[in-house]
Amino acid sequence: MTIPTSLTEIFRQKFGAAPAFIARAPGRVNLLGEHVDYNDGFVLPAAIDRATYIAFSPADSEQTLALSTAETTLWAADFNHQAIFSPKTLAAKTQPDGSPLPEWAWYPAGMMWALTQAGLAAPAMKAVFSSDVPRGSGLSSSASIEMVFGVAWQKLGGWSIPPMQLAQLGQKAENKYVGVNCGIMDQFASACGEADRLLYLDCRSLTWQAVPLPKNASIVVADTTIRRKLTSGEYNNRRNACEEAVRLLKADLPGITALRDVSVEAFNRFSSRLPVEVEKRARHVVEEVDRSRQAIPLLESGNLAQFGKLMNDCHASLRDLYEVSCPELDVMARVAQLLPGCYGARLTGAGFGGCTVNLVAQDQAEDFAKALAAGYESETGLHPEIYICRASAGAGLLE
Ligand code: NG1
Repeated sequence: MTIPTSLTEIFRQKFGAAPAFIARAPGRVNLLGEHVDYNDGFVLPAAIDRATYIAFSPADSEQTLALSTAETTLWAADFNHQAIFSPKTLAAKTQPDGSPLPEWAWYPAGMMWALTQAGLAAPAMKAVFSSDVPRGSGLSSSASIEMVFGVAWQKLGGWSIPPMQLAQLGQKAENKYVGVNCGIMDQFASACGEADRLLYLDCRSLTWQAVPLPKNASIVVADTTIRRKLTSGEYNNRRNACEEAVRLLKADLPGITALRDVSVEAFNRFSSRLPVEVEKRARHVVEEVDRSRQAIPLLESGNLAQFGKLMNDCHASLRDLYEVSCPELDVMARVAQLLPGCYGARLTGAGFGGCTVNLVAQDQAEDFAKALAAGYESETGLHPEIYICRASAGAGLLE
């Protein structure tokens, strides 16, 4: 049964009628430009064919009379768990009975909070949602939840804003409500995705272009099955190190406002000013921005060998300099890089567990996936999930 069909059934059981609407928002994979979105760099994600779905209707009319107390009732089908919140209980992250809001509900509640702050109506709703984006796997399950609720409230609130603006509000929810100081990449990819296209985003100007995925290449996602936990502290530490590097480099490079402004050559000249750990973190970012600047010409000229080499270099840098890999991700990338047809393989997303992204010759992708699963399993004893992934459209209502 598809997720929308099963959500419709669950909605009927819980709320006694069919949902008025169903919306979908995809997860994403990122090919190049990792941990650079919060350094004003360039990223190259694609929305994927895994998504979060929500079946929803406006809350019952008697409830909606008092706006600040009108209750949104959510059922998380993946957890068999309910949460209730209203504008009045948002700030305290509690439910109307005073109990704490479960953490999974922080993402929708954060979205309501960010929309309300922006003066956009987020009327009370009843909803059931579910996702086939694996959680904590670097495929942006959190952004897909934020974007699917953004689309739902856009429908119920009767307003309309450009997808990029919805993405920015999702980022605000994650930064200020959930407490992860993430960049714009995930929400952007989920909101603005296009079928069979990669998205090249300048995270400073927020201008972007859709780039066709080369015809002879497939994106293969390989899930180590290792889930990252409690990593928001590590993530925020990396971001702080980047900000510290900018502050210290300003002594020699007064014009810079982010690591994106520092060339590899200038960095090499002045990096001795930085404490060892800060230097490693900043070097990853400066070199990764340099790699991601090369992406479009390489894709346009079909130079997948060189593009893949940049992906491999990115993995080594995330492992050795940014230190966000883990042994299982290293095995998955190393095994892949040696297989026939593989242009490049690296961890995708924040790291600390989750998935690798592989760029593979299309006619070898099936064999690649099988050999990678076997190689990973024989080294780790873990049974990975590996799938050939299609770039998909961004968040929206389903007909
Ligand atoms: P994932 O792996 O989806 O958590 C995180 C950040 C992104 C970006 C990447 C690293 C969140 C929600 N998103 O992605 O903004 O910085 O890491 O490139 O934390």
